[in-house]
Amino acid sequence: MHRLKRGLITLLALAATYSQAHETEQNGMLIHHAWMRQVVMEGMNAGGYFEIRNGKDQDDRLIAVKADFAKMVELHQTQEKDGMMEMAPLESGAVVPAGGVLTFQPGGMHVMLMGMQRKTTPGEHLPVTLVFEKAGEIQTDMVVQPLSGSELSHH
Ligand SMILES: [Cu+2]
Repeated sequence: MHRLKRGLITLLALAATYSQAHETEQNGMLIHHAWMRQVVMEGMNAGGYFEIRNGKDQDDRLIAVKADFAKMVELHQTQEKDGMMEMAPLESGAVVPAGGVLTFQPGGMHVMLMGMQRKTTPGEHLPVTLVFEKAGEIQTDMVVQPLSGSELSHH
């Protein structure tokens, strides 16, 4: 017991120093490691990413993301077409299967934050609201990651 407790404390300390490892749990949904790319100039677009775990016994659907620091927010899917990478809007959102995980990541599904109204600094937390069909609105923070190497640092 004693040893177990010490192990837990070490883990918690590690989690605290590792700023990306944050999560929000609400209405049976766990939103893990939400992050976005750094924006070096106002007006730019930025990708936003996260992992969503559905702890419920029924499917849910992410239908929108709201962010008041962007002019417009869309859910996108990156896909290859004739050897070119293209982005297409996810018209009907993205399903989070019952007991399963939905991952938004570079090169795949992502949140497109269009027309950023401000620059951002790596490490900064920006509040966003995820809108689900069943779980409703859940607020979390996206942590800004530097532009270079952000794909590599994603886990
Ligand atoms: Cu996009």
